[in-house]
Amino acid sequence: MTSPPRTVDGFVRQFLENLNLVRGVPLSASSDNDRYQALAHTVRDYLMARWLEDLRRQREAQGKGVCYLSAEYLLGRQLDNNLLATGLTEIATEAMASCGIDIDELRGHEVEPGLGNGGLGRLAACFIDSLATMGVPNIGYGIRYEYGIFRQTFVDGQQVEQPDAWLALGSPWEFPHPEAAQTVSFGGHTETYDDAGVTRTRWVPGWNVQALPYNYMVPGYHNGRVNTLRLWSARATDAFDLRIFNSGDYAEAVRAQTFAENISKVLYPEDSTPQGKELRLQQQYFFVAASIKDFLDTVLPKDFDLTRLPERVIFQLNDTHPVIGVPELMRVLVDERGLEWDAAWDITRECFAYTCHTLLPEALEEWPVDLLGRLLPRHLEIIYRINDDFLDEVRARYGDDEMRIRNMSIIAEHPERSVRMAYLATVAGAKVNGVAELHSQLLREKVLPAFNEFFPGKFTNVTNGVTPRRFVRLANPELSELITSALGTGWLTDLERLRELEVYAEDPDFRTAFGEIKADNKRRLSAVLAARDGVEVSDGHMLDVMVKRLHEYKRQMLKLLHIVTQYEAIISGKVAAADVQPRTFIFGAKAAPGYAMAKRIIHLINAVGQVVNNDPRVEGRLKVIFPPNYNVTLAERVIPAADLSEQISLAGKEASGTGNMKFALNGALTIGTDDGANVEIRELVGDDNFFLFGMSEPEVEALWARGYKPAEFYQRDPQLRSAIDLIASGAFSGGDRSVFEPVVSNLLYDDRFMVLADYATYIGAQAKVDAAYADQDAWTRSAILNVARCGFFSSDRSMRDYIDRIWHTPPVL
Ligand code: 26V
Repeated sequence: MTSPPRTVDGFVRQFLENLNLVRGVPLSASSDNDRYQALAHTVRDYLMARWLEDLRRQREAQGKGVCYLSAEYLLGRQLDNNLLATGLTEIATEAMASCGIDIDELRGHEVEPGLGNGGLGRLAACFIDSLATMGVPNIGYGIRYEYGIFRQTFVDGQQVEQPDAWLALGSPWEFPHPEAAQTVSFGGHTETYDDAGVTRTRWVPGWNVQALPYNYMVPGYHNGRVNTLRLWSARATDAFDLRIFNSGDYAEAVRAQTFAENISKVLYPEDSTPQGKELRLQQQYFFVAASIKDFLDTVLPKDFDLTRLPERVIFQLNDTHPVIGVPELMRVLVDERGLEWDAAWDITRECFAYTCHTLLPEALEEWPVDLLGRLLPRHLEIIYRINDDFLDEVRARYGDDEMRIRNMSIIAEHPERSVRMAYLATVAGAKVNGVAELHSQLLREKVLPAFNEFFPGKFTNVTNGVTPRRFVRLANPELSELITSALGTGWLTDLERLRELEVYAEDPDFRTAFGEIKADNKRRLSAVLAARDGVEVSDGHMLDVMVKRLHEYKRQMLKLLHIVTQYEAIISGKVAAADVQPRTFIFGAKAAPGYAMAKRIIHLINAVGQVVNNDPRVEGRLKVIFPPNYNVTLAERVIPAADLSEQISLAGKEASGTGNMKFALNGALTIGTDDGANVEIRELVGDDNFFLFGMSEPEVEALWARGYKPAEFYQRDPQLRSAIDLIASGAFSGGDRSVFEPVVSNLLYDDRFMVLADYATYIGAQAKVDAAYADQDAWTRSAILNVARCGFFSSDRSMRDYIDRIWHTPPVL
């Protein structure tokens, strides 16, 4: 074991040694990638001793741990995070400088592992950061996709996807453990056999793949703790290869290998419409089966009494993606470990808990019975048995109420026979939670009301959170320093302490310092965008930001209509450009490759930007910037620079949002609907420090019930009409009216997310934003209060809530 480099000299020595021994080059001949890799190795060497120590400690403690099962982890860059966690940032910076290397330069060489789509994957990354920081035993289990979320580029303003080859130069942060590989089976059939007078079932699979684990360190902040993220990679089994090789068919053997390796090849970039793809179900079962086996066989002691499993583990299901783990654990317990069904079911029901992350009915996963039965025949049988037993209980309670039985059945009959994964998770889970107060309420009342009635006490809420280490300390170092100068240290792991900043909101010097930091952050962002995309944030502009996946329910169109409205007012002479509050609008958004409307909206945003940014009549007072490939790395630059955070989904559609929390914690004010965690943000920061607009969820429901006719809003509101007419006229498509016609007719005749209904109040709220921004000092005061009052949104608090209400997993000290 190399000794940890606690001094600059020690760090330099270790770094040079890593350059030589790991990269095989001297400093003088090293490339940037060599240097980045050697630096990363130096940091990981330092963490290594702690990691091993933690594993030993956790093994000895024999306590209960959290197995977080998630198909996605959107980690972001690792180097800075790990330097921060270990307290090595200054030492490393000086050490690099003494070698003539600019550490900032090296930072830029890390390709972020984008192993997630958006909020759900980033949440998983925040949660494992918090668990490590709190010293709670945790393994994050997931998939090591060879290609993460696609790299987005624009060609003529339209999204073009490029593969994300994040491993091309190798990742210094991963540790392959081929010796801990697991076999995962698929296909085949089931058969019964006699086992000393007892009839048992066994699964005779059709084919196997190997699951190879790669471990990643998850360091706690300044506490010497290191948890593990274990991601699985698929390989063909030797036996499988060999059999075909021996038959002399080389091409067939290679095909088999490709077939197996496809399982972990690429992250599915859809995050709302399940396509029922076989490969996706293979991915889900692949990682869940490997993880459960890994936990039972390698983490638990040999000969562990499985009836005590709930004392040692909770498997947290991050949405429905890992729910196939429920029948898998039943299969292992009953078929492989010989437990009675009822005993196995009692264990299983205590070992799983389920988090739902959506309200969109189309995002609730269902697997066709045909497909599931072909791929996992034994699991389908088990699901049927779980459902039969469950429906018997329902009948015992309510009698033969056929409507109720149909509504609650885990098996849907229409439009095709399929398994409702959310229902399976709800029946099996010890607890079911939503991710913000409003979301959990709608889950209980609208999505799963029959289950809420049937299982009193099962449903609960845990409002999401974000890690302040990455999203305040790393993203906003100057603000962090200002906070520390006011509060001292300790707030980064006790974020409610930000409350103590409230008094500083009244201190003019503090406000000045806070305002200067915001201006610095804007300059830093401008430099990043200039280098990256050749665009700049104009001086003196308010920075108005909407960054998130492109979805109709999130309503990027509403933001765009505001921009077009302002532009139209200028060019039609209704408003003098000089009277317009200067604003730069930043968008960041990827569209699922198959989501045509989302892609059209991206095209339209770019087209509007092209016209508005180049029209001299605007006098530079409005500017639209849409940097391609929004990701965690860019988020860390954009969020601290923002003045205004756009959280404008239709009420009742956004489960929580977590970007909303990141902005508020970095001193942006929110313009938002009463949706998701916006509700809680507004309650905490106060109405005076939040720009609320739009219908509430009950108002949305009422309007639907009355019959929503978007064209009527268009007819009634001249401002809205002018904006839509301008788009329809071809003004943003070189006179060609056909290009954006589908967007326009969608708004007028099929406006599912009620953009037009909320337009007027949105424009009204934006006018209030302009007026408020004119008083910079008052704005800064509000921004400080946002920071001071949002400590609740630390993911440490989310983790405490999960621990207290669901997991019951104390820290190991
Ligand atoms: C759903 C699906 C559906 C099947 C096809 C593939 C796929 C992939 C990902 C997802 C996840 C969608 C759910 C999701 O990301 N929800 C977001 O979760 C955030 C964290 O709780 C929350 O802040 C957002 O409001 C919510 O949209």
